[in-house]
Amino acid sequence: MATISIIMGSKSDLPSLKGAFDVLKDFGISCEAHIISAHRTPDAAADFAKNAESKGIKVIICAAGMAAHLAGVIAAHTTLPVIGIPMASAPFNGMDALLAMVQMPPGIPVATVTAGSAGAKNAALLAISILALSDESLNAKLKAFRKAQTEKVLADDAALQAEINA
Ligand code: RP5
Repeated sequence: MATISIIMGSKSDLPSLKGAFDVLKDFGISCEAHIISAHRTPDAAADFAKNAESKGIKVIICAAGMAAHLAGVIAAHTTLPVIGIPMASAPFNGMDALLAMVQMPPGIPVATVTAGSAGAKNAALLAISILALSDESLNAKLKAFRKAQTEKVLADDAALQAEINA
């Protein structure tokens, strides 16, 4: 059963979200995904958010660009944690979507991550951190991921030192 739902405002957002799907797959987390627009399919957005908790969804990730109201609209209809990924689309390279997501009025939070594909990866990792609070084995995997990441940077630095000091 899917515990994470990835919602995107348009099919055009999908390529930027590959990192989120990859991270969730690497951690063995089942997810579902839907194209739902706050503006073009407003009723579907509300219906999805209202029913997500009863379907077993624990965290909702929302990606949208331009006047990116999707994460906020979803958050307005559920108390599940909502993570927003601003899509880095033209002409403002995601600044518009970033502000639309991060500047939620008090009372309805959206945890907004980095814009674009880096944000997609971080959204998945943040969702995993939330699930890991009540899942020891997932928590261990997350800690192992962090350790491996640290070790890679240290190894990269060691290789750099060896190269420039050769
Ligand atoms: C937003 O408008 C979508 O999330 C997308 O990032 C942007 C442009 O949508 P399309 O015109 O590519 O469908 O709702």
